[in-house]
Amino acid sequence: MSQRPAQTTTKEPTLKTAIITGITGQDGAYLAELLLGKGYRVIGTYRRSSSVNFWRLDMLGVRHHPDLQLREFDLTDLSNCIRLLSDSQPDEVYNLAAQSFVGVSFEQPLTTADISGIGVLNLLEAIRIVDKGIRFYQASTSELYGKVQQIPQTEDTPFYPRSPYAVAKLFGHWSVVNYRESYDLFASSGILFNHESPLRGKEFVTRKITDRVARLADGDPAPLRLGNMDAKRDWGYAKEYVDGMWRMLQHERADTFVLATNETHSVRDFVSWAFAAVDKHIDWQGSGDTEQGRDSQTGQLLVEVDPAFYRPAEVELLIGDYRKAKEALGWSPQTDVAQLCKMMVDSDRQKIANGVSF
Ligand code: NDP
Ligand code: GDR
Repeated sequence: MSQRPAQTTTKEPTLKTAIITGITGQDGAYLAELLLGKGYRVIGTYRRSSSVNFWRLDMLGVRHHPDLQLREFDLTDLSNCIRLLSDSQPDEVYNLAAQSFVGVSFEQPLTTADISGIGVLNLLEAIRIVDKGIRFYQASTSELYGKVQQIPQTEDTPFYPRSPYAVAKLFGHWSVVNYRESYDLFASSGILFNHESPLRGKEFVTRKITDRVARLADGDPAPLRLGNMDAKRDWGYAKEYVDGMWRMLQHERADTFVLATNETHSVRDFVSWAFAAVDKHIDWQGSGDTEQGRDSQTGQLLVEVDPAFYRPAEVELLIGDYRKAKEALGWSPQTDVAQLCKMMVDSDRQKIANGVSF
């Protein structure tokens, strides 16, 4: 491994340098908070765009941390990947950057393949060229399992991706395994099941729900419009999952690990919990495209199905078995999903009270 630059800081001595690609996203922000708290020097990458997107780092109060450096970067450019690694000389690279919205991947399959698939290979090649001692984490996903082959899903369950996003992530996942086996890189893949938080993007179903429920409670009457409410997910708390990522790179050898809660619930369940958090209870009526949810006391329309949100192919049921991570890494989930849902509703109500829209 190449020599690391000596670090100085006014607080704790810096132990290691980590790169986080995708620091503007949900997981990137929580991981930055975690690593800075451990004394790391963190280099977080963001994309050049017309509007700055640092609200999550601001919410966590880490944007101006003295050991955090923000750097422009695009994963789809190999030369950019090589420069990022050779300039920063990291000990660890966490590749969280992706086009991560499954719905959009059906509309933008090539962009998704480029970022979420080839982008992984760009970083692996950059590591092979710059410094084979760098430890690499790849953000793999339970979407790899797709059409149900076996439940609960483990590291050994066969994959059957059901979206351009999942196909791209499959390429990334197997590239990590291949580089580990071919070049002896310390490259680990975390197959993470859905994880949510107040920092979740509003395009994802949990935050879309909690945001609309908070607005309904604030007097805005527009109902929540959703696609497939029968889909079942294994939802955990994002802040706990980034700790699992870090543990994977501290482990004695690179490997593949599932992080999950081993519980599954439908989108409809999540809707009911969110309304319960503002003391509203739902009467469900109809089915399929005509299903509606009404306030059990006033009859107000609160939820309706909009087939525009259906996907061309759906992942119906995810439930993960995290025993390997528990045994090897000492990791296990702590937050119950209904508790998590309430935390998100409360946070969205607070954002409305503060007049902020992210
Ligand atoms: P987000 O969508 O919140 O964040 C994705 C990040 O990727 C953003 O910072 C985005 O930057 C960045 N990005 C997108 N394209 C590029 C590019 N071409 N070059 C550099 N950066 C880019 O995702 P999450 O934080 O929720 O997830 C983190 C990772 O984990 C993703 O790879 C996701 O696919 C994966 N994952 C997530 C799960 C979850 O439940 N959250 C579960 C399993 C896997 P910008 O702000 O500029 O758009
Ligand atoms: P997912 O998350 O596709 O699992 O990917 P998302 O929250 O988008 O969807 C979960 C389920 O809810 C159904 N659904 C809707 N989804 C959205 N977004 N909007 C709706 O209106 C709606 N109605 C119903 C979906 O059909 C789906 O079944 C997330 C992302 O974070 C990925 O990057 C990550 O890899 C996986 O989780 C694990």
